[in-house]
Amino acid sequence: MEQLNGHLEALEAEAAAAIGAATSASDLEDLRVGLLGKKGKLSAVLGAMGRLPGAERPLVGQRANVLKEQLQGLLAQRLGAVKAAAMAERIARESLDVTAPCSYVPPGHRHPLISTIEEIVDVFSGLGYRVSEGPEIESDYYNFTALNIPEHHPARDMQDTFYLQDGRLLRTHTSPVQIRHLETNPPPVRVIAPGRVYRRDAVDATHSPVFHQVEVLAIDEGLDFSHLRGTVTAFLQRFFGDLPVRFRASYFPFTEPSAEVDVQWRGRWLEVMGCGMVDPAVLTGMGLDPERWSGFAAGLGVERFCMVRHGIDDIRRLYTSDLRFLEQF
Ligand code: 2NM
Repeated sequence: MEQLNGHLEALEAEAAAAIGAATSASDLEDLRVGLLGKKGKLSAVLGAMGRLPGAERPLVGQRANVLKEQLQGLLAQRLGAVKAAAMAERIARESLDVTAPCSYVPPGHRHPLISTIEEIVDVFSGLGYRVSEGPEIESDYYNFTALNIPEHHPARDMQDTFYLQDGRLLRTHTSPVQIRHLETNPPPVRVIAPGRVYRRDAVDATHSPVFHQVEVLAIDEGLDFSHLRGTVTAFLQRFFGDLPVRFRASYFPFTEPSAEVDVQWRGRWLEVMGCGMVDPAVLTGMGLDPERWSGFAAGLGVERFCMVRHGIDDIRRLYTSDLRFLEQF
């Protein structure tokens, strides 16, 4: 028995030293198997216990069990320390200096003209309008004839419109989109047509041969000027804020009566759009009976809206892609 107790004591000292020196979880697992496993050193001592006299066995067995628990405790403790050290080492190794200089690619953003179109579309979407699009190269019929623009109207002139060799032209407004829309969509209709349009203008601070429009069209039974006025006023007050709006009598070939619309912006009256009740001749041309259907329409220049809203004084700034300018939006 003395001899076995001696073995156990030696085992305890040896195991404690080995566990204390272990530096990884796998070292500790190897030690656990070697010490406490079925073929481990503790089992070997317990196996030798069979040769002891019966009365002595419980004493040695008890001592062995105490040692077993002691070693399990040491192994668990060391495993905790080894894991903590490994984690600390990993954190130190993987730490990032988030303030370190690096190559920075600034995120882009929408061009102010595009965001102006999106805001206008958002307001009309909220009023129940659908967006419609169509070709930028148009026929004389859709761009002029269907819109009640007569044969010798100056808008048709080579001086004002870009013509292709084959007689087609670059659309001068987005109204042809609405004519096309009505060919395939029977009324009632609520539609807006945003897009690029072309006019033969010399470039200056307020003119560009390419610009953008949004045109609005509602056709239904019983629409009158009050619906036009209410819709346009609601739209302008949502876009510019709650400012005064006024309508002045005007003329367009495709509407009767027609009006120009002004908003009082920073104390000045500014003309921002045109509108009117769709001319019966236009309705007839679309195959609609003007005794049953009526409609209102409006059109605006996106560049002008964008310039007023942001206080931009020269339309060319919207096309020259100068990042010092564009980054302000
Ligand atoms: C404007 C002013 C007034 C207009 C007319 C039409 C259509 F297709 F119904 F005939 N669309 N847009 C219209 C009416 C456009 O722009 C200043």
